[in-house]
Amino acid sequence: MSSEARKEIVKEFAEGLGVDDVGFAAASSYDSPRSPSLESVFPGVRTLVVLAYAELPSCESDNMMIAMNGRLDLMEFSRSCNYKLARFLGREFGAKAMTVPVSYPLLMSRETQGAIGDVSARHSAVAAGLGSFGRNNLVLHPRFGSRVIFTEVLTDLELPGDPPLEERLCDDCMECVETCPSGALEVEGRTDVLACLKACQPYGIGGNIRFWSKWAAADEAQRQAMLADDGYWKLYHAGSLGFQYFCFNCIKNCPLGGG
Ligand code: B12
Repeated sequence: MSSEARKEIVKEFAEGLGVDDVGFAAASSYDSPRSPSLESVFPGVRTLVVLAYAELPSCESDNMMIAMNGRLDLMEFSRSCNYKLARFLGREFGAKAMTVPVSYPLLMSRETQGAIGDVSARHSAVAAGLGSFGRNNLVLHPRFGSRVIFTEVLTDLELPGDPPLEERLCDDCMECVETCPSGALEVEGRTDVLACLKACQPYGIGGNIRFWSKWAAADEAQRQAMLADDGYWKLYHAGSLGFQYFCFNCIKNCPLGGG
């Protein structure tokens, strides 16, 4: 069977799972200088199969429980798609396949500050022709604009890549820059990660460190008060459920894809 025919079978299978778009990239066309090399993740990897999922309109809600729940739905669905596709590649073609998540797990270390994925989904999506970078440093998809999330399956099966999208979809309207609550998008092409994290993940690692540092210095009565405080309840919720994001502004305010 030709590699083109194999690719069609894989594409059809992935679309049948309910993903919104599928792109293919040769491992050699993946170029993300700050990320670990693909070989260090999967020696012998040849192809990236990148899956695109439209974000639910839940991201527009000012109620962060509802907004984050939309993302959690997508994250759960994408896990199942990733797993099914990886198993399909094994069963159908005897190929080895490994899955890359939406966000977590990823290496948590002081050096990377929990800000470098093991494989960069945006760079993979660009290599697979699924979109182009916008002023918000998100990859914009021709149909879904900024409202799109990616996962991927890495495989040693050789499948032909898709051509990169030539068009730059972003028209620099600056809506994302102006409505970012932490000013994290002021410098073109570089998100101020710490500023973004503070607004977007107030109960992430930074919030945790602040809480436990205060705890270490507190007396018994202060500790009781800290445990009764909403801040602790939110930390608990974020840690146990993965309720991480409290900001979707650069997605929902982008006019491309519905904003
Ligand atoms: C860690 C992480 C974060 C960190 C750090 C972000 C960062 N600067 O990389 C924090 C917590 C801040 C974060 C925030 C957000 N994230 Co995030 N995040 C990730 C994660 C897990 C790893 C990213 C990574 O490896 N970065 C390190 C390297 C690769 O980045 P870099 O080399 O510095 O590249 C940056 C710039 O150089 C620039 N860039 C690189 N090349 C080019 C080329 C051009 C032409 C331009 C203009 C820019 C550009 O883009 C990057 C942006 O900072 C990915 C999932 C994944 N595995 O990829 C999701 C991911 C990037 N996040 C995503 C999203 C949606 C968000 C948020 C909107 C939060 C939310 N509510 O969901 C914000 C958006 C912030 C923003 N506008 O930049 C999506 C983006 C989807 C898309 N359509 O592009 C991803 C891909 C998750 C997914 N699987 O879909 N994220």
